[in-house]
Amino acid sequence: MNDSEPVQHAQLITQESHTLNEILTQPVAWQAALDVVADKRETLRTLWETGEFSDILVTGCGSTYYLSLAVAPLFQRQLARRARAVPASELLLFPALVMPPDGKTLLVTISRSGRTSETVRATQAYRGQQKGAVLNIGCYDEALAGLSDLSLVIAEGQEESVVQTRSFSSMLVAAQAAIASFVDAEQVQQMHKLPTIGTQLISTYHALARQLGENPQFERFYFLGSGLQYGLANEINLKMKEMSLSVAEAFHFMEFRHGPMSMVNEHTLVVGFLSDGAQPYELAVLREMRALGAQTLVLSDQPVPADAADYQVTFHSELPETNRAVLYLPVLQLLSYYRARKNGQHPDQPHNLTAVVVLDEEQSA
Ligand code: F1P
Repeated sequence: MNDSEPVQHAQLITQESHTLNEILTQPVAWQAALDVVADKRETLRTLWETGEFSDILVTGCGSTYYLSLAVAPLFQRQLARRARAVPASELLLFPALVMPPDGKTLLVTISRSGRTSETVRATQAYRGQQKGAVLNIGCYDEALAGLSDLSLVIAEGQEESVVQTRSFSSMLVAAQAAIASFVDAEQVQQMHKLPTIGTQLISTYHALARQLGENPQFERFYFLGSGLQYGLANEINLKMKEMSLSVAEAFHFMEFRHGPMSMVNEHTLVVGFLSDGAQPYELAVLREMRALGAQTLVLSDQPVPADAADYQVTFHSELPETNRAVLYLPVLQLLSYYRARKNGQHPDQPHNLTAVVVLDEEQSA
C-alpha cells in the first residue's frame, strides 16, 4: 500500500454510521483475509490433498447462505468437484435430501458469528454421523471453529453492523483465496491487488451510489446475476431489504424474462452483475428492460455498450472472474445504505433483525 492510501482510508472513516464506516473501510479486511489464508496455506493444502473429496457441500444462513451460493460454483469450476450450496436449515432438517449419497464430502461452513444455531446443529449432526471433514470460514472463533478440521477466522471482518457488509466480503475473499490456493499460487498472488482496487472503486463510485440510492424515481430494485454472480445478486438484494425495507428481488439474468419482468416500469432500477462468459445474453436482457422503461446499472470488469447501461461501475481489475467477485459489493452496499437513509431507515438499527439467530431448545431436530 503506497503512502497516499492510509490517507485515503482516514478520509473514508466517518462518524455518521458504523455500517457506513464498515462498508467504506472493508478493503482493509480483505487484506487480512488474504493474510489468514497465507498463514494457513500448508494446512489447507494438506486438508485438500489428503481428503480425496468427491463432493463439496457449502452451507450458511441468510447472508452466509448467499455467500455459500457464490462459493460452491467456485469449487466446481476451479477444482472439478461436484459442489452444492444449501441453507443450514435444509442440511439440519432434511439431510437425506441434501447429503451426497456416496463418496467423500467436505462440508464448508460459513458463518460470521460462528454460533448460528442452524449451522452449529447441522454441523454437529454431520460430525455425529462421521460424514466427512469440515472447513469453517468466519469472523469469530466460536462453536463452528471448534467443530471444524480447519477454521479460517478473519477477525478484521468483525463489525458492529447487524447486516453483513465487511464480514461478508472478507469471508468471500478468504474462500476465493483458499480455493485458488488449491489450484495455483499465482492466482492468490494476483488477489493481493483487490484491496487497492476496492478502495479506488469506493472512492470513484461513492457519489454515484448515493445519487442512485437517493433518487426518488426508483421504487423497485431487481438484481440480476448468473453463474458465479448469482449468490452475490441475492446478497445485495438482502442488503437492500434489510437496510431500506425496499421492494427488491434477485434473479438469474435469463429467468427475469420468464414472468418477473412483468413488474418492470419507469420506477425500476435493474442492476446487472455481468459475467465474463454470457455477456451477450445478459446485455440483451438489460436492453429489453430499458425498452420497458427501467433504468439499468451495470457492474463489470470492462466497460459495456452505452445502449445497455444507464450507469456503469467498471472494475478494470484484469483479474480472472474466479478471483474478483468481491469487487461487485462495496458500491451496491453503499446504494442500499443511501436508499435506507432516503427511506428514513437507519442501517445501524435494521427493522426486526438481530446479528445472530439463536434458536431455543424446543426447536431442535
Ligand atoms: C447469519 C445471519 C445473517 C443475517 C443476520 C442474522 O449469521 O442470518 O446472514 O444477515 O445478520 O444472521 P452468521 O451465521 O453468518 O453469523
